[in-house]
Amino acid sequence: MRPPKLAIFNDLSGYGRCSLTVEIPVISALGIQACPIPTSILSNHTGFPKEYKVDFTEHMEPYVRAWEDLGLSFDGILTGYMNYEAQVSLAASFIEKTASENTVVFVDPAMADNGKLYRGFSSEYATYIKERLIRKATIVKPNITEACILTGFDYDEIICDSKEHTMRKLKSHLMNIMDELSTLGPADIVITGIERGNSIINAVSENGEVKFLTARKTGSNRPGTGDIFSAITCASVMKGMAFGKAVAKAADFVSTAIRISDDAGIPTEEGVIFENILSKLSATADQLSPY
Ligand code: PXL
Repeated sequence: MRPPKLAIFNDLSGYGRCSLTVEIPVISALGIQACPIPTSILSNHTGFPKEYKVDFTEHMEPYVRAWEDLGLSFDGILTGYMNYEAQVSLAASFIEKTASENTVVFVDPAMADNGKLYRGFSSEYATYIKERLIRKATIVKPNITEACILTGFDYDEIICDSKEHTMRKLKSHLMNIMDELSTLGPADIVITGIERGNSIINAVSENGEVKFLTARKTGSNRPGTGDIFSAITCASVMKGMAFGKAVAKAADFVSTAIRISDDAGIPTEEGVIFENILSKLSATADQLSPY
């Protein structure tokens, strides 16, 4: 049986467990062939006091062109952390040229958190992500900050509501945001990381049907967890799992990884220990329907 193929746009950080360094093993464990397109190459992620970084933008176009010349095709395309509009534009035209109506196009906007854009990212970049990539996605996975930026909703008001107002009010805000995102095109949406007390809520819209998945917050926020979440969700959907179930499985794996990392006293900047539990994930690959 031929494993489905997934093209992945993300950076390669050599140390600190994030982006391609965690996505590739997780995707392989789920029985999908991982085909990376690095956006930049770093000695380690930017949560450490220093890093050495090589921007890969100028190589990306000939890299992707070689694949196109070879006539390679992919069953899925996953995009994560990118640096420049030129990279977003390249990913968008790769989708235009290679995706068919059956291709899973999973976009993680990876540009903001905690109410603001990451350092070095502008509101023009956010608009570019929305217009060039979100409109082409079949699945989109913003965190609550990114979801607000993409739809124009007020983050402070929603976060304030999540602390001080009823769950009903919070859910109604999230449903409005998901409605707005779905008008851009994606059939499946998950808004991650909505913290409320000791819980984390993931809001899921699966073909218009909305669910709120609540999990206990298991520990500290660690780099790379969003990448693992995207990789598991995307790979599981490609193997035929329903979107809501794939999200629940990803959330469960990430929360276990955070718990064991906290228990083992792993410094936060080292991300999560996932190596020890990867075999649990690959065991679930057998339960997924064959491609
Ligand atoms: O997924 C997190 C991430 C990805 N890529 C780079 C990062 C980080 C988090 O710090 O620095 C380069």
